[in-house]
Amino acid sequence: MSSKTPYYITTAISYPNGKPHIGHAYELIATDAMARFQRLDGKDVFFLTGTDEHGQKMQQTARNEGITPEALAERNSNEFRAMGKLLNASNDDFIRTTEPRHHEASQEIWRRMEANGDIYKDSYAGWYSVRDEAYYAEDETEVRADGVRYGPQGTPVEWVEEESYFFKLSAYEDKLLKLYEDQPDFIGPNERRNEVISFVKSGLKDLSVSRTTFDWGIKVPGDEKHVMYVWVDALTNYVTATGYLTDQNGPRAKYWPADAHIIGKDIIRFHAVYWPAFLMSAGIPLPKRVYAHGFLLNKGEKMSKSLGNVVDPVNLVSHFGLDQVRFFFLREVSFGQDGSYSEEGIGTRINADLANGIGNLASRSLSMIAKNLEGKMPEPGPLTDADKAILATADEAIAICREEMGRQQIHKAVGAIMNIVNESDRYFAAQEPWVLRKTDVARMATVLYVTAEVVRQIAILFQPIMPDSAAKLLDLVAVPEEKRSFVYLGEAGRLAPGTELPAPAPVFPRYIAPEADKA
Ligand code: ME8
Repeated sequence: MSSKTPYYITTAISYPNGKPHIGHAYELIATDAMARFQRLDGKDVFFLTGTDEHGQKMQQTARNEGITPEALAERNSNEFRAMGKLLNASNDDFIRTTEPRHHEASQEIWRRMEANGDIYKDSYAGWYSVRDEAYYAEDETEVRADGVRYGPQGTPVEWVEEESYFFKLSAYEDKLLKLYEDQPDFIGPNERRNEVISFVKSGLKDLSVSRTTFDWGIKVPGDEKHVMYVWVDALTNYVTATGYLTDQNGPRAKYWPADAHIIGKDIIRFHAVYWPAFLMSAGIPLPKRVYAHGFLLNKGEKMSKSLGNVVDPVNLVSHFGLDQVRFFFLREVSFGQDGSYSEEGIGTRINADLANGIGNLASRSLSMIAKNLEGKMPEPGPLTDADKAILATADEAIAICREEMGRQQIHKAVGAIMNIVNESDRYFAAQEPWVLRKTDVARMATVLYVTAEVVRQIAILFQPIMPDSAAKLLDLVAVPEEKRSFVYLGEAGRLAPGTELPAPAPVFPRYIAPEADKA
């Protein structure tokens, strides 16, 4: 058995009613960076993603396409899986809610909520948004100029009236408010926390948790006319994958409760209100944190099929390169806020931070070692204050990164790494090793040693953000595979003098926009 501390992190599970878009890619990349960070930091990580395949939206889309919901789910779930491969996502499992293990777990959680006296039969009459798979109170909806009634997320709602089971959500109002107070970190960022608290304070009504007017879902135990409301089953996926509900002694039960659910801001209510209430009712421990990221906007505009600005992640990656796209999103967007992207913005970042930043620093220092020091890591001489200062900046960065990644402030962790790059650039320019080559070769060797050592640390820290490019950089400074985790940061893993380095090769090419290319 591993003595490492378990760490369980999840993305939302996506609706496979269409192909994945850039918002899905963004969430997966960010969560992957957090999972990789914790692994490199010595945790026993379980990282889950997957697809949310039931519900009215899936059934309607399938009907419109003239295929079965099973076929629609199968086709698009495969697209989501393929996107994960393309993005180099390191998820340990991919869950589909149509799998038998998930039907079993969902029925089990239902039975426990029922046994706790929280489920009763009545009839529902109210507004429902199929696109959001959400019930809305009348005062949350409005009729717009087009005569259509819309919900708070701008999607059309329809009137639903049917026999339904209800969950006694109203009984959890005080318990939820106490949870938010006792565990201030349960919801992040703060804007979302405040939003959730005021929603709960405004009063909770019991929640309709089953449907009878369609059958694409998980059957309610003991009443097969009903299928569970899709969000009851969807949220349960996080527990399903650990086996916690059905096999307490299984190898993954140790991962529950989850350390972090990473989701978009549009689904905070489900994760921070309904989900903890279901879990409390079923007597299951609560996740430690729910963190909602913002929305990606294309040049400041919401992506939509009608605006024709929906970006396919496959195209973006083939145009800019995977690690370039990963870096851009994680550096440019404050995680938790909305973020805007454009081709120009991505190109500018690639050139400023990657090509002219870390790429240039590595290639200038390593090519001087290749040319002047027979391609071997030199023996450093006595260290000056400037040498010590830049090494200290590199050695101290992990503490900052750990703190920021622990709060899902990915952009700040990336900023701390970029700060080492920028300071190293200034150090290198000030030391002028190309002048020392003619005046003081021993001192030149020390400057090159220090720079290469800092490049090593930058590369180790960049692994969660740009796994392939960081590995190439680590190859260039001859760091063996087994010495790439965070315990080797700082003194513990200093480059060994005398180590033979491979021939330097560029890792971050400049981005040249297609138009400029032609000119
Ligand atoms: O909501 N920018 O699925 P989904 C950033 N099945 N993130 C975005 C985005 C954008 N433009 N558009 C969507 C669902 N997302 C449910 C979840 S979890 C038990 C069930 C995010 O396919 C969105 O916020 O509509 C969500 O976190 C994820 O993508 C999947 O969205």
